[in-house]
Amino acid sequence: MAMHLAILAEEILEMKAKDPARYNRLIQEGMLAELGFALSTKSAEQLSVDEIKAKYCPKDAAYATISDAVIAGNRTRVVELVRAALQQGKDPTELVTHALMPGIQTLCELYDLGNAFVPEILMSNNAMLGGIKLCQEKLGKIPTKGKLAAFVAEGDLHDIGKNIVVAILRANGFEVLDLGRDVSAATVAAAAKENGLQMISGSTLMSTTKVGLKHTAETLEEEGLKAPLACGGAAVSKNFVETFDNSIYGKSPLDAVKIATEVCSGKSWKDVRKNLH
Ligand code: B12
Repeated sequence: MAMHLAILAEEILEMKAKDPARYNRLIQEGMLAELGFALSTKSAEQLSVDEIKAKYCPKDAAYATISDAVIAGNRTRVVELVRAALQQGKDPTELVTHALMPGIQTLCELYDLGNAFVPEILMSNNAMLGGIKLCQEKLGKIPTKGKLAAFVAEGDLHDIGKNIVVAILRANGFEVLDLGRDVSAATVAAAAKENGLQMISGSTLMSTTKVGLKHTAETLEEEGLKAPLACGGAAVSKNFVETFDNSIYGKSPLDAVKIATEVCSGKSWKDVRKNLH
């Protein structure tokens, strides 16, 4: 048995060296299965670079050009194109969801397949943030629908999804305090107390850090704070979030908007959880 395991470990290491894309995919699928996700046949199939680009490519030509500039990690060009689109009357929220987001999603999938690398992801993220900043400035000060905060769980540095969620919440009229990434439960609770927050959005992408969301929801409750925790990110599932109180699972940034709207209109986390799923 020990011999078989040694051979298996050797084969796995060999696969990691020879075919990192396949190795990454298998590891990710194993983790998703452990987290309780049902894997569709689609997620198991390997798409080509062109198929991935086509999957996310916006239909609107102006949006497609912006998405391409995000993929290229060209912040100057993104800023230039987004500024022109806003001047032509394009909706800032639509620009975030239909032009900037598809670009970063394409790059993240290419990275997963070994067709893009860390510096490229960071450049694309920076380019996307340049566009988001302009869209937020365009929206200006609008009467706030509620006071929120967003953070990434302790130990986790993945903040691309959180940045998108913050942008969409702000675009929908919420005031959002961005607490950043690698944030402890105690820091979140202190911010909630100090700012009278109505809801908090927590994200995480790693199975090793998802417990940070549980700790945060529990700490908020223990400290008698009213704000519930909306939880999302690729490492988080509805099954996991429903193992603890004071929390609501959401999949997309629009779920975060739905949750915030209900919570800020006075609904309890239990009612919001029931209504959403
Ligand atoms: C980009 C990326 C990185 C970048 C991060 C840059 C940055 N500033 O964020 C870099 C290169 C730095 C990186 C580093 C690492 N990474 Co990484 N990374 C990725 C990658 C390719 C994409 C993640 C991403 O940004 N997705 C796109 C965003 C938009 O999606 P999202 O965050 O899920 O958010 C969306 C939704 O979930 C939702 N959402 C998000 N939050 C919320 C909140 C609420 C309330 C709601 C309702 C919705 C919601 O809305 C968002 C928009 O649609 C993934 C693989 C993948 N394809 O997912 C691996 C991945 C997440 N990384 C992984 C790992 C292991 C690491 C490292 C440990 C690698 C290493 N050995 O060094 C380090 C981590 C260091 C650390 N301590 O955090 C693993 C995690 C495995 C696991 N399940 O635990 C993954 C899955 C890769 C893999 N297949 O193994 N990574």
